[in-house]
Amino acid sequence: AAGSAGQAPALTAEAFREAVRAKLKYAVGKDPSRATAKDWSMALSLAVRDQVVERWFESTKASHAGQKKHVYYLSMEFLIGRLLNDAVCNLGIEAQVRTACAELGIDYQAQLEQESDAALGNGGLGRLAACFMDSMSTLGIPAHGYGIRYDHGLFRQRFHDGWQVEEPEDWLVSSRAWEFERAEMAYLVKFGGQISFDGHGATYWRADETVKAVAYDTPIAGWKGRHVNTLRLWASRPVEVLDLGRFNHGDYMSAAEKTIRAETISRVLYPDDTTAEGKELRLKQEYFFTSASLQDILRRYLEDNDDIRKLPEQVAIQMNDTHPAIAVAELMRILADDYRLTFPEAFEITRQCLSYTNHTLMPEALERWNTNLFRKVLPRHMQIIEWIDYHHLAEVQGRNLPVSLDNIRIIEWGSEIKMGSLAFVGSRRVNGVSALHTELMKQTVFKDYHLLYPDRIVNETNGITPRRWLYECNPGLRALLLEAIGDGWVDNLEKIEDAAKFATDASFRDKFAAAKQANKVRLAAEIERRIGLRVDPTALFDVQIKRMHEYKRQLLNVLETIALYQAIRRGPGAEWTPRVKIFGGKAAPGYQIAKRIIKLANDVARVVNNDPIIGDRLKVAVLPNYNVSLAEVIIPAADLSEQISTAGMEASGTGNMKLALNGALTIGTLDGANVEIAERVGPDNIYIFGLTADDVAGLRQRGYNPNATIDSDPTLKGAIDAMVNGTFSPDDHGRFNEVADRLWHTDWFLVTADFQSYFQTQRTVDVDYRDKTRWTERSILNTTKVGWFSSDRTIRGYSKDVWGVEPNF
Ligand code: 26M
Repeated sequence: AAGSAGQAPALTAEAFREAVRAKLKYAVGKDPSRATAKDWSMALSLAVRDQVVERWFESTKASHAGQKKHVYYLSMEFLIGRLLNDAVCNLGIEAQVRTACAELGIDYQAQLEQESDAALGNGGLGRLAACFMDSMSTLGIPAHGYGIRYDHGLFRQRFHDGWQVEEPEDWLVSSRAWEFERAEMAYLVKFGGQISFDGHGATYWRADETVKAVAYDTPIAGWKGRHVNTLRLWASRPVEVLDLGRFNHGDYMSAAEKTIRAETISRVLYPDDTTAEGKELRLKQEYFFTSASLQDILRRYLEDNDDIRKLPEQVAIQMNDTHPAIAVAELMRILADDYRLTFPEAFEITRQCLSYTNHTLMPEALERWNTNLFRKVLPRHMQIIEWIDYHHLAEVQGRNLPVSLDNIRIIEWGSEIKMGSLAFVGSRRVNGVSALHTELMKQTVFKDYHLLYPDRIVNETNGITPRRWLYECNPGLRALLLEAIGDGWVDNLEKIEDAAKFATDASFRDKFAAAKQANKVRLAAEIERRIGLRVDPTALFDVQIKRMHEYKRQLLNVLETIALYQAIRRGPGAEWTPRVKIFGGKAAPGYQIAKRIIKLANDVARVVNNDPIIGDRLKVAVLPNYNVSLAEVIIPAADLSEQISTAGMEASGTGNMKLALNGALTIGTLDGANVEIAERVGPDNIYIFGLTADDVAGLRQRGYNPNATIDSDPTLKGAIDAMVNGTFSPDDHGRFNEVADRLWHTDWFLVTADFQSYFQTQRTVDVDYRDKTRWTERSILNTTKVGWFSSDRTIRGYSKDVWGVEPNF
């Protein structure tokens, strides 16, 4: 292995304990007798950070000396979560750290909970970027992540009377141990203004606003600390701190105006996943971080290279969705206007460097920018995109292929820029995130492009890091696996299959079940602490955790909950399998229907949980403020994983992988990566129900009428009726009329069409769960058969098919 793989010098618990003491005194400035929990946690983090920094410098030196192609991952979102335990586990110093904490009289677990959860992302897309950072470090691939250092991450969710209320998130209130401000690492980013040409080939962009992008670096350590990469997030700052002229005239407010304007760009994460609203500030955010990142990439390249034309040999840039797709025009602008290359030359280099990952096919989620707005904010880029559109059409017209030119235009009707098209045309590779999704890309949104460039679209099925999503969050299962098969699985997850043979070993099964049970007790305590609900930890824990979205069909799950509730009430003496339904997820603040479904879940929970006839047969826990840290408690405790999206609509899903890896059985549709999970765990170890993606397309084409379906299924009809007759909303009978009306009239997401199949499958789950031995056996087979879904495997795929780099480990 490369030089950065040097074994870590052994750190003793004593040395570490003294390091923490020193940090508390000299860095935090506190005496042990006066230190708060926060102070201790900061001291602890700083001491751990020193260990990371040692490896960080080695990695940076090694990648400079290695002169290998470097990967740049551009993402508007990085949903990192907490970092302390992640660093400790990756460095392999947990034992020493725990001993040191014990000797200092502080509780390690409590220290971990002091850290704020970095929620600089909405959901799957942002968490994927975080898993990729972990895997690129683990594989020793020299890489940078680039994003925005939002002052405020995703809003905090509270329930008021069962309704979602958003509160600002404030992860930076207490200073963070993990980031280094690089005040000297700053670039200017321009907006607006005029373009002029001097007649000798030079182009001038006289902007009317300029801001400074300042770098904040967080080291990301891979497994065993073998390699450490950097996550570089940009904060937006004014070029001049203060308008002294205005200030001296007593105009204090307007003196600060430019500062506020500039800082607004990195103020807050847009809380919408999937709906792309064409807002000016969003466009400025996208350009802001893309421009700063490209400037930084070129600066680093030119430190060791002098021929800008050879950029693609050293640089692979990945665009996480279209949010950084302006990179196509920005890289061309820099190459043409600053380095004086011609547009055709600049275009060729650009499309050798860039690649694009698509995460959704939903039309309302595909980014489009109004050309007037775009021209106002980025006048030079508008010209370049017009050139690309024209040049590309001309290129295609010569080829005589059965594509409609209207379908491949980047600028539609002269009024909207389609960012997916720009990203496609400007990329070397374009990838989908599961086999099904990639296939649908080829058949639908990018059909014509796929005809033109049949080798460009590739599949890279998503993955998750086994470090955070098993090793760190599930210590009980980790210990069992270490004992049974050693630790090879941690960075080679397919080795976890070595434990599959123990599925029929009674003693292993007992230990596996005991670990799950302990996790459920821990979650039960957390549920009681958070919402005051007591649940039976031996009940079946049925989990749906993800953003609230109509296509993810939390409503289907709630309807099944209602139907089950009614069935239990009708025959409480029958043999019921006690079940706890656990929901977690945020709705975008403007997504009214999604918020109403949260209210419905809370209303149903209140009625069910307080009905004495029901008792422990059914409980409903709707947990507020679902985030990475809460996921780390819920996932290890799950028995059943709900992956019930309308087939064809969930690009991949990654929660499905986390839950299966932690031994939950999936109930799901043949959608996204569920298809590939089913292939690996086998049909006996997963519950597949409902329409396929082809069925859905066919049904929608023919025109689905939910009326007949509802009328012919008394269970479904009973559940919908209860929703509108005030059973759950005695204070406002009409509250869910609109939700019910949609089911009766259009039901675009085919909730009613899949209900019967779903309800029946759930009853099979009930029966199966009673056979604890058999269930545990199948749970073990889930854990041990999903090793392929490691993000290490995904990153190897990108390395080979997309970036052309060779992992070091
Ligand atoms: C766009 C414009 C303006 C504001 C916000 C957005 C936006 C932000 C996030 C749009 C979409 C966003 O995320 C989509 C997303 O998370 N997609 C998910 O990506 C996962 C990783 O590939 C997949 O597993 C999920 O199936 C997919 O829904």
